[in-house]
Amino acid sequence: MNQVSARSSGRRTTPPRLRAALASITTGLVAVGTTVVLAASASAGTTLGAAAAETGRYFGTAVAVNRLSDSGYVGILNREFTSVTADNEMKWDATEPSPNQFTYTSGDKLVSHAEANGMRVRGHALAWHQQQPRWTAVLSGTALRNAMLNHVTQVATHYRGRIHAWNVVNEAFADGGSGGRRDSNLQRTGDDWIEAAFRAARAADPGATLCYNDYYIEGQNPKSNGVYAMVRDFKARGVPIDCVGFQSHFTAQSPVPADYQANLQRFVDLGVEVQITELDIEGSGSSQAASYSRVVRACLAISRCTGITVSGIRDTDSWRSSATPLLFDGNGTKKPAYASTLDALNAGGTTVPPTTPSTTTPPPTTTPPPTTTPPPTTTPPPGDGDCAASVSVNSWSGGFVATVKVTAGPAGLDGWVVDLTLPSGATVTAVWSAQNTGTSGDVSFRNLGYNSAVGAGAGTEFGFQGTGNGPTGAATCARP
Ligand code: G2I
Repeated sequence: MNQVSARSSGRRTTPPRLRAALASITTGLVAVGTTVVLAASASAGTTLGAAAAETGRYFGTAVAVNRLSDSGYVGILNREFTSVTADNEMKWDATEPSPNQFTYTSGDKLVSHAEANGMRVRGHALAWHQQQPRWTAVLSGTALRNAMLNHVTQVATHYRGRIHAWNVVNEAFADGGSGGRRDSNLQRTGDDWIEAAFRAARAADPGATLCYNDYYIEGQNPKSNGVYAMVRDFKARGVPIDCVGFQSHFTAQSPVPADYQANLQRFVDLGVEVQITELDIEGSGSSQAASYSRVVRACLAISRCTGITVSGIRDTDSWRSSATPLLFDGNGTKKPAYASTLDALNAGGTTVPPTTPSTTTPPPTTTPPPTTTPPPTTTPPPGDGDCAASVSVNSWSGGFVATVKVTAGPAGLDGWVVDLTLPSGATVTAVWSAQNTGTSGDVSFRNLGYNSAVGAGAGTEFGFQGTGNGPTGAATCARP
């Protein structure tokens, strides 16, 4: 597994707009140790994004891609925000509606819009018990685990180099007092599903900040204690987690907890950064404004609280619009909560360190584009035997993902085995849609139950990921 362990908000190239904002305020800031205070009001940011950039932070919003045709919406988005999160467009049901058939049209639109406007993108979410496609409902055990790992790998590979932070796993802990995992189809594949997802995400996009994201973990309570124990364990065992996302959906019954900042800090002390990922606060007027201000001040007090994302732009865009929980009203007019948020950002705080010192391999400064090798010409033609296998490899420094297409010969197949040889030093770390024997040197991959039968001339695909260099030689296919 790729052991690049240091991640921070500075890993991706700083967007031009953010860079400009950072440069323009430098003269107005006085650094005192790690704390930066505003020396002159002349440098105060006039938008949320510019004000957050003064301390090296992003200020983002969830975006529903179908609203990008609303000029009022887009006007506020482009003026105020430096990061976007896909509301629903990057979830499993949206990106893989049929097994191994990926649809990126909506997610790509959001990423293109962000890139054209100098914004970062937070990816949401690779693995979650909700908003799964229908086809996962009939899967369990190894088949579901492999489907999930394939999903994580394919989506993170598609967006490789373009996502600042991924919510790799969302909402995996139970509500209530147990402090344990939530029951779900994914949880029933085994307790290690979360770490498997993080490893797959790291292998697929080594430059992204990898987050665990959840709600009702904003204060210290049994649920946040459970997440805390998981993060501590992951850090101790080298599972690649970089960040915890605190959704921060607050209501009258569940207000901003008194120990919000202290709770964020205890996670930072485990060696992860923290992000506020879906902020919205029920209410109106000065009490709502005061709550927003408290959240912003808590984040700015912590140097590794790297950014804040609100859960939409106008109250009418909210998933719970009756709570009027956002910073703009339905007409796009700034609410008192907008002013208090902007003021809190402009009041300054700790600066986000540009990069975190690496404890192992230094992360690459630029992410090399994935290279796809053409299918090897040495693949035996299917007509000559029972079947043929062709391999395509996406590789990067230190790892690879291989996709193998099995094509049946004229008699069709009722089971298949693909053999290939990995170069010295390479190790298979995850396999989907097949069962492997061996993880290095000569490795065999055998069909699972659901993909054993392949009609004459038809094909099926499986994949695997690994560390080191991917396979370069021929793969052979035969009946078992
Ligand atoms: O549930 C609220 C949020 C909790 N944290 C994770 C977030 O991903 C989640 O967001 C919301 C979206 O904002 C809603 O837009 O997740 C909901 C589903 O859990 C989203 O709602 C769904 C509706 O349930 C579907 O009926 C609808 O087709 O949005 C879909 C697309 O508009």
